[in-house]
Order: sequence, then structure tokens, then C-alpha cells
Amino acid sequence: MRMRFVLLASLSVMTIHAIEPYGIPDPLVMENGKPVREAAQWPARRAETLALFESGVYGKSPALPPWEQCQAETLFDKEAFAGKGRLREVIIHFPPSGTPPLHLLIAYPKTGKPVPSFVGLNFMGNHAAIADSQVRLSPAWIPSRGVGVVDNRATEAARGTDAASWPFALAIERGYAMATLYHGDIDPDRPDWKEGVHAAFFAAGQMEPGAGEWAGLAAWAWALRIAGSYLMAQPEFDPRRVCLMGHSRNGKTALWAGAQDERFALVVSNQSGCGGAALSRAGRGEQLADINTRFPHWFTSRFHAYNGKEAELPVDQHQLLALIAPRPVLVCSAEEDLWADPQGEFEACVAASPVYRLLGTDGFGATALPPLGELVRTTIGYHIRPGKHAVTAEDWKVFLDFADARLLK
Ligand code: GTR
Repeated sequence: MRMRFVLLASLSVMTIHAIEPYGIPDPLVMENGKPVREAAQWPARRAETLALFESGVYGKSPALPPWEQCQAETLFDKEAFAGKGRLREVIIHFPPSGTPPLHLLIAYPKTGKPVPSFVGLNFMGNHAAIADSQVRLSPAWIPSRGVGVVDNRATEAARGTDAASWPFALAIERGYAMATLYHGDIDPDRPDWKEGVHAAFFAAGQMEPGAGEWAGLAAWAWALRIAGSYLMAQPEFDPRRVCLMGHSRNGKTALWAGAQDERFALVVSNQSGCGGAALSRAGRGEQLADINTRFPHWFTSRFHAYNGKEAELPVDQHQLLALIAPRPVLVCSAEEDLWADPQGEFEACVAASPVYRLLGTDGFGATALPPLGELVRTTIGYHIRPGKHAVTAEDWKVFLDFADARLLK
């Protein structure tokens, strides 16, 4: 057992001052203690790492339905953004029957060539992402903190109220499509297993996911992957450059989707924190007991067993980043967002780097937290900006700069 754990400080002499020796699992040592020394040995380690996250953290999802078994219908596709781009909304049905359909809102440039794209979940419904009367007002349960939300349902007043998080015109100007879907479409963000996608997979009499079965974040990740399948099947979007982006709980979800699904070219985590990019063993900011108490429906029940016992976790979150290797991953923090533990997010990048290097990339190019506003552009990227927990157009500029640097080379 001991063989499998590393003192993070030993990874690089330069990291000694930046990183405490937490005793996180070594991403390059098999569960049986054998070291992974060559790239050819990584797939086996990757598979067992993925299985550990499935069984102990997010829960195992059903197989993703092949795109041929899904159905997409375009609700509208029109010129928008002062003639510079188009706005489309589609409804996507997928098996088995009884599953709630997804609504995907896509803004894209009119280039005549397949464009790179970002897809991410939103918190408040597609109608909140842009003030446009044609976008469907989500009938799903929506958190009451949303502007224009009455009795947990959207009203017309909710249109465009989350537009600051979705700078569609900026993406278009930069040559990217930006797509979003509401996580509550597939599973409302509350501890209720009757109304979301899970119930369609329950055995007779089953009332909630069993230990090790997918919980809330995993269902959202599943929806993101289906949205990705859609984009990859359309001529307007380059199937080899579909990127995932997520903020906060949706950032945890984007990482889990990108870890499982190697079709995605790049993943951006914005302030994903606990259960996302931050090391659980770091012990700062949100702890497992906090997250599992406030959001009992996000992770598999097995994850709850580690409340206050982070040192016993079979994996830590640097290994989630490592599952994305060798594809680019960008971890973004905000200085005042201590709940998401910027330092722990940075340390996870450092600790994932050996896997990225083994696979022939430049890994992570920083050994101490970079100055505010300075983007680390290596295959594992990192950025920390001043300010609080949010995703803004300024953040999107960083995501697009990173994607330009990593995908348009
Ligand atoms: C917080 C939660 C975080 C993060 C955040 C968000 O309340 O503790 O883990 O997910 O919500 O999603 O905005």
C-alpha cells in the first residue's frame, strides 16, 4: 500500500515551497504497487483509475447511448449577433424511453467551415443564457435564487438573467461555437430521484441509486456527453475540436465528462473546487463533509464514507486531471474563491503533470502559483484572476486563448 503514495514535494525540487506533503496517491503506480514507467502501460493504469472514480466518487453511469439511437430536432436556427453568427436550439431525445429530453442552445459563427466549439452546462435554463424570446423557457425545476424564478419555475422575467456567463458574441468573434444546456433538464439539482434521468434506469422497486451507481454529477456529465455527440455529428462543428467547459459544480461535471470520454479535445474547469480540480487531501476550503451534507445527491453514497477521512480516499483529484491526459486541460481559479481552494487546484495540476509528461506532452509548466492574470499555456494550463466565484466574459477570453494556443497550433 505504502508504495502507492507519494509525497507531492518530491515531484520537483521547485514545488517544495508551494506544496505540502499530503500523501496523495501516485497516479503512476498501479494498485498492485507496480510502477508505470512507459506510455504503453498507462492505459491499464488509466482504466483502474477510472474505475476507482466510478465506484468511489461519482458512481458508474450507464453506457452512453450511441448517437444513432438519439434523435435531434432543430427548434430554430436563425441569423443573430448582428449578422455575424447564428443561434440554434435543438431538442435531443435519447434512449431509454422515459428519459427527459435535452435542449441544446448553440451560437456559432458563419464561416462555412467546421468550427471548434465549447459546450457547457448552465445553472438556470437556456432562456437565462440569452435574452431571446424564441429560446424555450425551461419548464424544469430551477433554484429559487434565479432571477425571475417563481416557485422554482422560470417566468419571462428570467430571460437573459445569466447572460454574463455566456458571452456568445465573443465566442463567435473568436471563431468558436458556444453551446449550453441546462443541467436541470436531465436531473434537477436537488436530492430527489423521482424526477430526473436516474429513475429510467432503476430496477423494479428501486428508489435511489445504489452504492457505486451514478449520482447527480454523473448524470449531468452523461447529458454533456450526449450534447457532445450531437455537435460531433453536425457538419458545422469540427468533431475533433469539441471542448468542454464548466463552472463550479458544472466544472466538476465537465472534468468527469472529459475524463470518461476521450472524444472531447480539451476541458476547462472554472473554479470547480472540491470534487473537481482541488485536491481533497489539501484540507482547505470546502471539505467532503461540507459538500456531501449540503449536496447529498451529487456523489455516490460511497464517497460520503470519506467525510473527515480524506486521507483514506482511494484516489485524489489530480488523478481526475490525469484521466484527461494527454488532452489539454485548463484549471482556472479566482483569488477570493477560497471555498474552491485555488492552491489545491494548482497543486492538482502539478501532481497530474507526470502522467502528461509520460504521454509525451510538456505537462504542467508552473512550479509556483503564477501571478494573477498570467495564463500558464502548457498542456495542463492554469490561470488565477482577482475576484470572486463566477464565470465572466473575461474568463472566457482566457478559455479561448488557451484553446487557441492548444488546438489551433
Ligand atoms: C457551492 C458548493 C461548491 C460549488 C458551488 C457552485 O455551494 O459548495 O462545491 O459547486 O456551490 O456550484 O456554485
